[in-house]
Amino acid sequence: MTPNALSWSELQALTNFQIDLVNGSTNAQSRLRLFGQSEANVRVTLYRDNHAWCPYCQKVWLWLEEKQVPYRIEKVTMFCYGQKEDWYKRKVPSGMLPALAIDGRIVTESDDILIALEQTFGPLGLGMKESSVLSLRQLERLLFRAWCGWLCQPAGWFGQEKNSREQFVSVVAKVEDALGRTPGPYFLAEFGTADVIFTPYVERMNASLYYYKGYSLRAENPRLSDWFEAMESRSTYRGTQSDFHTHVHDLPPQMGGCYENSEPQTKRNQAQVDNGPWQGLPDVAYPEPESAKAEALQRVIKHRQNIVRVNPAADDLMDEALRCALTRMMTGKGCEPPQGSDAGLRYLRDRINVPRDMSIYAAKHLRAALEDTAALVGNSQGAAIPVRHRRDQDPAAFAWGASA
Ligand SMILES: N[C@@H](CCC(=O)N[C@@H](CS)C(=O)NCC(=O)O)C(=O)O
Repeated sequence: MTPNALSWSELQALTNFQIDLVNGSTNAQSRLRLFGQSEANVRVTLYRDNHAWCPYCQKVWLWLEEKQVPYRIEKVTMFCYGQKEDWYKRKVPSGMLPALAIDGRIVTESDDILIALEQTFGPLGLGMKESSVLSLRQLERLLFRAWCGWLCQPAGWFGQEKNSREQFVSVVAKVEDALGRTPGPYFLAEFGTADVIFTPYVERMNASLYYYKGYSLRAENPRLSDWFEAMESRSTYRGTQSDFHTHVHDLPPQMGGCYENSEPQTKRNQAQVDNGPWQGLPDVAYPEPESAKAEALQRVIKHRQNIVRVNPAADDLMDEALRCALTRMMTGKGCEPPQGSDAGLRYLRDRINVPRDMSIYAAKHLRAALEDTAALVGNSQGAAIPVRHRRDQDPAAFAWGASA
């Protein structure tokens, strides 16, 4: 016999997950970061995208967290998932992200932002204009272009796919060489700006090539693998880190399309990223924190009204089905949800965003609980995730009740 779904108050009693958004570890929900300093010391505001999808924003975010510069965070909607806020367009007419206000002066372009921050607060390790950093910055752009060439172009002529792959792999070999020039895991002798600059796109390459091309950047390149591991030893990076599921579905509208190849490995990887099991994917390697399930539960409880309201399934049905999934996650026992709730549970499974909603292991547990609970009543899928836009993720739909 399957147990009944716990009530919301019974579920609440199972989690005391709490974090200090102002002075604690890096977290996507923070709106103010003080690192133990007084609010009077805040000279910087970072304007970044609502869902933490923008790679250039992640670069500046990680830099600020590493340097522990006190700052505020203002979140802005990207064109691919909603309407750009008028107040932001008045500040930055192009609407581009990120932007930074430093002592009231607006700076755009992520590299210029890092240079402005260095001028005010000093460099992070070796600075942007050091020759060793300059050549690594060029290598990062070379890698970026080779990645776009492989991922974002349909294979037009016979052999093009193979050619683009070889081109990418040859640039990755240069990155491996660069990482091998110092004894430690980072690009230079000490962690610094160069590592921050590589982070956003290498993370996105790892996810997208696994899913669309059947290629695991992390598994096939030992030095990049050590670099990822070293990055994951830093709480700053962990706080900004996304998972495969989030990236592979946020990239197509941002990149103008991602094209899959026909390798059997690609199909296997896609099945795992979309349907699980999510544990064991090479999107994370650090040990799971004990608080992962409690975190997932706390985050769902906080936003439960909006989660139920935006779900295409009827509210009553979804409320009970969601409590079933959470009951399963916390007790380990299957809880049969109402008939007809499978598509709604999977709709939510596909729309958990890391790190916007929760950290990577918390999301893996929640996705698994939603999938396993849905599977008890059927195999209906939620509405397909759109690829040309992500207006299913319009933050305006969540601007109701509890804020993110
Ligand atoms: N070169 C710029 C690129 C910034 C950029 O492309 N930003 C994208 C997001 S990743 C953007 O704001 N696009 C407008 C939008 O999506 O709303 C930089 O380094 O800051």
